[in-house]
Amino acid sequence: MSMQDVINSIEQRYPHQPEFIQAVKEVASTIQVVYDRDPNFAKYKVFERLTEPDRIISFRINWEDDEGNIQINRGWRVQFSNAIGPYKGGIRFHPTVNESILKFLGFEQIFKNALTGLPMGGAKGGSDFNPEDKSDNEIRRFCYAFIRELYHYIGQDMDVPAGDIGVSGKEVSYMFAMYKNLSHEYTGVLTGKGVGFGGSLCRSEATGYGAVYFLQNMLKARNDNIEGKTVLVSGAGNVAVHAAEKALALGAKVITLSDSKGTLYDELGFTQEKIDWVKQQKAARRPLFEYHREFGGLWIPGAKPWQFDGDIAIPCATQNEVTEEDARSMFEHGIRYVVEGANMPLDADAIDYVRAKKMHYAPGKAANAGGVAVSGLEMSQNSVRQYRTFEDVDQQLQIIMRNIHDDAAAAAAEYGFNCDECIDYMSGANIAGYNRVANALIAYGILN
Ligand code: NDP
Ligand code: 2IT
Repeated sequence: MSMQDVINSIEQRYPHQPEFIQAVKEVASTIQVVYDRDPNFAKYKVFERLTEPDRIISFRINWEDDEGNIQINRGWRVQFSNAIGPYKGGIRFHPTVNESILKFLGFEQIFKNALTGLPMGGAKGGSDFNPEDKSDNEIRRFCYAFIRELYHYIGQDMDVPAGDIGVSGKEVSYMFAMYKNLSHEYTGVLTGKGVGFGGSLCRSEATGYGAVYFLQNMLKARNDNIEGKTVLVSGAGNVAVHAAEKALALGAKVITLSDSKGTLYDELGFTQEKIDWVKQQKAARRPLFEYHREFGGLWIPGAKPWQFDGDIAIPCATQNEVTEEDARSMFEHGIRYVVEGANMPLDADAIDYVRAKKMHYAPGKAANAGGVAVSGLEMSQNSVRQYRTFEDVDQQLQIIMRNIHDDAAAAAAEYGFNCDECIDYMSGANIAGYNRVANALIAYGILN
């Protein structure tokens, strides 16, 4: 079966899963050469196996709102592959969550986790629960109810969830508490817990910081550096604020953040004080437009950040937020580096556009792997019952991001994907991640 046959068959089986098909096609487009080199990949049907999850657990969550009404949501855990370690990946609470989105995220997670060099398989979970309009008590009750259902399918050596959109340290801590309560055991079954009762220092910073460390390596490869560069960031959540914070600390000027309601533009650049204000505002679920009253700047309702001049774009909100038109606008406003803080923020046409223009493009599975990497470090700290310092974890994160950069660049070079002016990080990351998992599958024979 050729790679195209596999895609055709997935399109037939899952016509209503566009995000999943998009993610599979992106990987398939770059690993054909690897497949062709080793006949075992076809013989062992490695790609066919990797594109079908080991299992999907789907369940109903009943919970009680503040008025005493019974509410019902749907929940899933997509356990994609545990070929190289326990299933590992975040949990997303957002009204758009469905099987297609969780399958795309779980599929990406297989390769991302392999790239970290740590023993972690790929998974993703979540619910169509919308935390936005819920009280703190409702969120707590929902988190408890979610784990009451998922409890049987997770465990420190089986499947270790974490946060994602709509799930921060607060929600992870509630879920952890319910697991601990049901199991009568204290184990590192979830990562991103609060610091002081199992959570790793630097976990909440890790995804955003890691994306900027990856960017630093990209710039270094071209004898350049981040100092004095103008950066556009989208999103105002965990990944976005920490990417902005690290870019600022390293001497860049960050002029945008955004959320689902619009874009915040500050031509003077965000300071740490301003970023801290944004963090507090979002944590209290208050609107970003109030920024104007504190610091000036411009709030543009309904807009994305890609209409401003800059050097670097770091999209950190959600999948397919950057269309071809947005990518063109980036290019026309001077952007030459696009680093994906979010998962699959560029749609397929936007990816084609940035590659055609030879913009320096870092795919999410490489650039945002810092979060799950520090989750891996949290797992090992929980296992040996010791804590590492912030500086120690941050140092390790920098080493991991450098290794991911170098491994992706080396794989792209080995398979002839680079050109004079560019390193093809997309092909390199897919190949480096794929090889680690594929070799394990072949070693196992026909068992996963
Ligand atoms: P948060 O929930 O903390 O923040 C999400 C941000 O994105 C918010 O500003 C939110 O706006 C915005 N957003 C979400 N959905 C949409 C949408 N449909 N349209 C426009 N804006 C939207 O999530 P994270 O920062 O944790 O996650 C952001 C991205 O990074 C996701 O793609 C996630 O999968 C990825 N990621 C996260 C990691 C982590 O460790 N947390 C690790 C690796 C990747 P609003 O507040 O208005 O909803
Ligand atoms: O997309 C991701 O890598 C995450 N949401 C983090 C997963 C994790 O297990 O820390």
